[in-house]
Amino acid sequence: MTQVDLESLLKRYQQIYILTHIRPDGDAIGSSLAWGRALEQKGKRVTFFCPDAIPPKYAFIPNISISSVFIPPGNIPTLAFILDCSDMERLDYMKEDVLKLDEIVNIDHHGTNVGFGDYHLIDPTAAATGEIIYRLIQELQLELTEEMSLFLYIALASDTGSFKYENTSPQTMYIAGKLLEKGVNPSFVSMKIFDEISLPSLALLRDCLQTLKMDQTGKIAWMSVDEKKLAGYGVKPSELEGYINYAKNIRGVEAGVFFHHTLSGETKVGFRSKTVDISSVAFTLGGGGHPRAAGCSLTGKPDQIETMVIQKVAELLASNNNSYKG
Ligand SMILES: [Mn+2]
Repeated sequence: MTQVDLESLLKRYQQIYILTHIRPDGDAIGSSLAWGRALEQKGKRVTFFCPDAIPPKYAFIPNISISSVFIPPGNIPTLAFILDCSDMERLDYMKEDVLKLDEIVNIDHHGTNVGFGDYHLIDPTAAATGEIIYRLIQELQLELTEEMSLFLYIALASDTGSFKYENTSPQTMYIAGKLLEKGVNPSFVSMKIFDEISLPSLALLRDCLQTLKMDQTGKIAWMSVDEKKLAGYGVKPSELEGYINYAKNIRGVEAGVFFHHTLSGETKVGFRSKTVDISSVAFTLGGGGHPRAAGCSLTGKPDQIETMVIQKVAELLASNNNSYKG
């Protein structure tokens, strides 16, 4: 989709819906809000949607108003922007309603994006959807306000793990620099989205660490939690973000896996890796993500799921070893 397409598309709509994925992260929230403000500068009426509530750690973001309930557009022609979603399933229960909207634009940076929608703008070299939004704001010659800069900085910092992951490119750092020039406080953002933890969440982490297991090669480490434990501590699933890194960060470990067994019999599996493309395992199991961070959802007995998933990861690591030798 070219800039010209986007300009002419926007001319046809007054009402815009911006939607992002279930279990929203900083990129989902930040890129949505920044893009919304940009479109408001063009005189559009923008409404934000996300199938889940925004996690408490993002409560510091000013003027946040993202609806977790779908509002039908009535008879007004409506253009939908779907941000940071590799496929429409990521919109969960909103998917069917969104499909009824007039036109859909898919803006994303996941390499696994299936290319849904009437138009798409997919750039897997972008560290975050926020990077693509930054470029669009430049191309459309809109004003990058201090508020929008904060939104985009949250997007970039979140998807790069505070500019630590491999996806951090010169372009990412260049954009981050431009955002700092607009007045973003990196230390404050980093404290809010990475460092701060609630006391119950820290207590649950202590429990999770006791479930840590390693395979015999010492290259895979995993931990698990079940819904009862979460409820016992009064911790929300969104607060589990980051636990998995304790497994991945162990010296000698290549892949970290986190299992969240829910009461419905569904297990949410998170994957992190240091060098291998772990998204291939997630993809095989019906999920998706990035080369170093991916996830999937499985149904079955918790212990059987764990054994099966660790086996898949072990196979991936073994095939990678062979290809290095070959
Ligand atoms: Mn993202």
